[in-house]
Amino acid sequence: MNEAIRQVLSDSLPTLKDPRIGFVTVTGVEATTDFEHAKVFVSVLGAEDERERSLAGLEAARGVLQAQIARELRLRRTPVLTFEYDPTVERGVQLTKLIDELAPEGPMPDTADDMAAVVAALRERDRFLVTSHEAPDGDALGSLLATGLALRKLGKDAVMFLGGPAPLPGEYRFLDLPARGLLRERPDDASERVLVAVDCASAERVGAEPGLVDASAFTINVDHHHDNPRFGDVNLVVEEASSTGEVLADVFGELGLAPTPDIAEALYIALVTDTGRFQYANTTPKALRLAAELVEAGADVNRVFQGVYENVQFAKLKLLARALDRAQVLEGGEIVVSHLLRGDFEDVGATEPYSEGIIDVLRSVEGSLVSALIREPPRDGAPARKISLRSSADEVDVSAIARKSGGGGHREASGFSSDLSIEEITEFIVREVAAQVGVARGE
Ligand SMILES: [Mn+2]
Repeated sequence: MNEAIRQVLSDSLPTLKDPRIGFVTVTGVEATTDFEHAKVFVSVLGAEDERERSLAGLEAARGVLQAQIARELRLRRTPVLTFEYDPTVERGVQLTKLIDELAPEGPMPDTADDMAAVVAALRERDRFLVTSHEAPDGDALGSLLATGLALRKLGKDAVMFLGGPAPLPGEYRFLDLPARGLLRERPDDASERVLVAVDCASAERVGAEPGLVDASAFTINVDHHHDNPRFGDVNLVVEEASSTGEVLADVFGELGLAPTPDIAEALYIALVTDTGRFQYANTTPKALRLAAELVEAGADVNRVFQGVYENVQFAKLKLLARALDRAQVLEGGEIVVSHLLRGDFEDVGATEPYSEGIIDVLRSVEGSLVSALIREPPRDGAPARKISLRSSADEVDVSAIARKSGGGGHREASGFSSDLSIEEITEFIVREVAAQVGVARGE
């Protein structure tokens, strides 16, 4: 009988509408022999306040749950439920977190527990809000779409969302994301849904919507940025993965989900863009094998190539021309810097995302270790200047430079915002690169 009650409760919990109830698992039930009372042991993932809120929500739902048990088990008298917190499951998660904190620079953390926690959350929950980061790239949009499609295939209610004022980058227009349900306005029931953040290096960037993580009762964080602070209630951050798409392919595998052609294409876009068309240093054998599997599953390589790389708006070409014209080499050619002024965007008829990819042309210059593009976003309310950084050398970690100015990213690709002048930003970058190169060369 205990197990039967546990089953009914497990099935009923996800239907409760109380937003206080977070990620609760019923770990056991102990009814008294006369069935007057039953203790329900629950584990709650998350911080202590989330646990308390969940328990309060369960207390409030006691009557509903008792009625459900009476109905489903055809009982004449229903035991009175009391809820008790069972710390064992949470302890497992806490321990993983603790180990991560104790040894942040240590050997590669084993992500098996994280994978299990993420898979369990995706499997057990029913309503999701899937999102990625502001100024989305191919990995962000491909991962977002793949996750939305995968959850729907599992029969879940999954809403895709990306806020912010900036239009979606033109390279991904062929994906027709709005027609496939991508919302640009936060839905009213957002806080009742489990938030799934993919490819988001920090909580602030999630969904291009300030406060989205704080407003969510439960957050699943899947990413591959090495400095991801694990802002979710469950986190799967695989630093050695080429892309978030690659991490998701493993998650879907654990869920027993074979990719449809649509899902395969979305994952392939994530993979091909984040590896620089399979040419950056993150192009591992695993990434290449996954690409082959995705093509087998129906990803159309040529359609993606034409959509992403052969659909350049003419205004984008003209914007690139401005950046190339202003490019300068510093420090004997080790640093290549250029900038785009607010007026440039207007002059050539370009919107903000048109500047994506220019940095990759700058980084291709012979002898350069670091490239930087300083641009003035052509919209109100934006920071005065946004800076993209790329490193082509092991001895320079551009994410460290970005972090000093409140930004972040990867060792080889990062960014930050600044209100300093173009000259001051250039000086800062030159100084920081010189310091890192000096240390690396033992100067
Ligand atoms: Mn990525």
